[in-house]
Amino acid sequence: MRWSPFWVFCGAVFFASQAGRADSGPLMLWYEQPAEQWTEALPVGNGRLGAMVFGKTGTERIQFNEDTLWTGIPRDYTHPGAKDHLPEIRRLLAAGQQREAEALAMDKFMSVPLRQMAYQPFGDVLLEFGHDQVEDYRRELDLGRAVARVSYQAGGVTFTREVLASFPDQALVVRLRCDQPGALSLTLRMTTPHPEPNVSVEGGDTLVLAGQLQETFNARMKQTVPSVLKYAARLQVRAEGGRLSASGDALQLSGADSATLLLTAATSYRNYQDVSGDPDAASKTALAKVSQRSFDALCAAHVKDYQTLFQRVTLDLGTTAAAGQPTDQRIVNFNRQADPQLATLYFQYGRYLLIASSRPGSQPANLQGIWNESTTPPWDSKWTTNINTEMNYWPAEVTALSECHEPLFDMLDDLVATGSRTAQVHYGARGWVFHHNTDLWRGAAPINHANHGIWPTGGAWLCHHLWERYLYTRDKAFLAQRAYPVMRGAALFFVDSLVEDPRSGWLISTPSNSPEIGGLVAGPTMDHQIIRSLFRACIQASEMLGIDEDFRGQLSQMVPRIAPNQIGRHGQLQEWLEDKDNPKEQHRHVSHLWGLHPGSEITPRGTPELCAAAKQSLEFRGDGGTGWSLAWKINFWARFEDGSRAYRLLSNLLTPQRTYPNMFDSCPPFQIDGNFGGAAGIAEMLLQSHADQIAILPAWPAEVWPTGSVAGLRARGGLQVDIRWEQSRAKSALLTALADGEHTVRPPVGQAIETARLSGGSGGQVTHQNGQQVRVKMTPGARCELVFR
Ligand code: FUC
Repeated sequence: MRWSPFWVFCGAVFFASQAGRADSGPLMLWYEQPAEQWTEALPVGNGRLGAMVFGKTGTERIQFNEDTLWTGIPRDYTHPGAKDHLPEIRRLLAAGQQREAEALAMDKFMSVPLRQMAYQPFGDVLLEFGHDQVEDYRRELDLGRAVARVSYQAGGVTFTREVLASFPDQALVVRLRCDQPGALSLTLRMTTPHPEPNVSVEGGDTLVLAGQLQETFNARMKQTVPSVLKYAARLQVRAEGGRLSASGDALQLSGADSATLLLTAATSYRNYQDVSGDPDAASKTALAKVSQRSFDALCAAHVKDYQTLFQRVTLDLGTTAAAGQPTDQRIVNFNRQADPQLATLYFQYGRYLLIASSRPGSQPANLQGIWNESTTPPWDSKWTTNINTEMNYWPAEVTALSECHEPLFDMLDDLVATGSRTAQVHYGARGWVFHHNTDLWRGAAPINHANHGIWPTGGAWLCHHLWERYLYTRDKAFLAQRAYPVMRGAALFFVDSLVEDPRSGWLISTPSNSPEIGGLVAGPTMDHQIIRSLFRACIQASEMLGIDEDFRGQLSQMVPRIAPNQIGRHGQLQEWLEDKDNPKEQHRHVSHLWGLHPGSEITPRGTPELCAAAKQSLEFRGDGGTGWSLAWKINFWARFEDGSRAYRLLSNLLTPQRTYPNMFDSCPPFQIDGNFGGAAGIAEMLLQSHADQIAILPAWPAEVWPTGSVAGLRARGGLQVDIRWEQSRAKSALLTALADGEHTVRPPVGQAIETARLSGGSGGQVTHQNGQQVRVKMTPGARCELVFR
């Protein structure tokens, strides 16, 4: 990728602020036994290629994925004639005839076909060592270097292997070593769960696995799924010493000193409309690029590339003796022993997983990131956007991984195209619309069932990611060229499709759902929060860019007419237009709190009554839920500025029920969103920057994390923020400006700002200061150090 001056500058700031920083302890997942289950294996990835390393000693299994191998074919999922039935669906809903509205929608309004396609596993690399009796076994994933490592002794020889997924070299790389000359012998195979693959040996040192996905009958979908994608992978063996020979469709290495394995893989997917790629040629070319490079050179390039991203943020929440235990035991014990470092590990693992599953040029992280071993994965391992995909990207900006956000923006460009067609065909509207799921073919029409699939604000929510990228980086060129046109199109759709509620006169979104609860309705609260927020963002953006005055005027007139947040008879924030919430309902989705987080129209200081109602709603829903639900609740409680409660939710997430031994989040089953939402939640506990204020340690559980520090977090407004705290008191915060801006900062509740000292940059000024607030103007490179008392 190209490095813009912005990123070069950020890098320089990072290295300047890292000097003299204490090490936050070993960032290592480790185990005393090989993985039996897939959710015990350790993930590596470069955004496009992913692998799960089992660390087995008899036959090692490295299960791998490539992010464009999906079932299906390029297709238009729209339902011809759908828009003709929209008025009747709306009329039925307004008349209280939900069942009839759903039946009509199922018949005339849903995507064709009704379901989307599934992400596929690619294959397995099997390394047959035959080491059945071993000692001193250890398997680990080093988050500091993004290398998985296995070591053990067999027959008096120490064997080690390292596995990494290189982004600069677009290959999986395995290094096999032993501590005695000539002791390395194994058989190498490649397999795939797909029918009729071709496995062959090429050039005496390379296994080739190739094939084409075939039509399958999907029992759940009750339909035949045609598939077209071809795939090819190559595994080259480069040995030092010993003898390499082909035997059938396997390679045999005997008596080597060490060996390097290089895996490249590709499919025929070029883009959502074009499947004319040549995976055989692509995997060959990719292999040719790396096959002359030494392992040390490949590894060094990988570590350097990875650390450029990973090392931007350090976190230290304290370390206890528990940190010395194997990771699987720590997860079992988290609620029984003080182990703050496990929260640090969880946070940094979230950042690791984002770097591993979403890099420029790759597909965005799907429900399983890029890791999937099943041909029928849960929810097809798609992109579900009524929470999951967005949650995947919550850590991107705040934890300084802005580049990892790019694949989501690329997908949005595709969705603008398919969603424009969906807007026309289903709603007769301008702009673009996208519902609650998409797949590799960028389906944008409502899928599955009217009772949850017709939810038109998926695209509008995703637009907030573009806006947030701007808020964090203040990159105006990005706003003008990339973000605003997409946001504008999403807003235009609602200009055309919001309707006046005959009873209240408010503008409402209908038909829709409050995600996955209550069926098809008119006017769910969440939609109005999202649309209002999108309109406001478009208004601000167009003002800043000095364009689109008429459109801005139109949006400004509509905003106050959109159905407002309402407080119901139980003191709750109403989930729907009508006051019909069930206080006993403990559903995993709490969508009507979107305005609290990730939105920001409900805040403790700005809207205290709504905030109290939102809290009541969250109390009703309880502290349970799926992995992602718990992760969202960490963020909600952080926004309520209740650190103890946020920590309680984090503790509920860090249990074996919700966190697998490899620290993958469990929905159940495995779904990666909770990892990302949990990491973002920890950041939200330590730093917030919405509602025009930067809040230092706003929801920090001092009782469990009394002493610690964080460095390198990002705040909206274009700032890097480092914070130190000791003995349950915030000590200091260092703000470093990455862009021009004026910022208001407040200390933790119960503390005051003693001093604010500016340095660096070409100018800057503390424009206002009292103990409870500092207002400071900064230019890029300027630093402002705050000391608290
Ligand atoms: C939403 C959630 C489910 C699951 C699925 C992928 O539909 O309600 O729990 O996370 O997405």
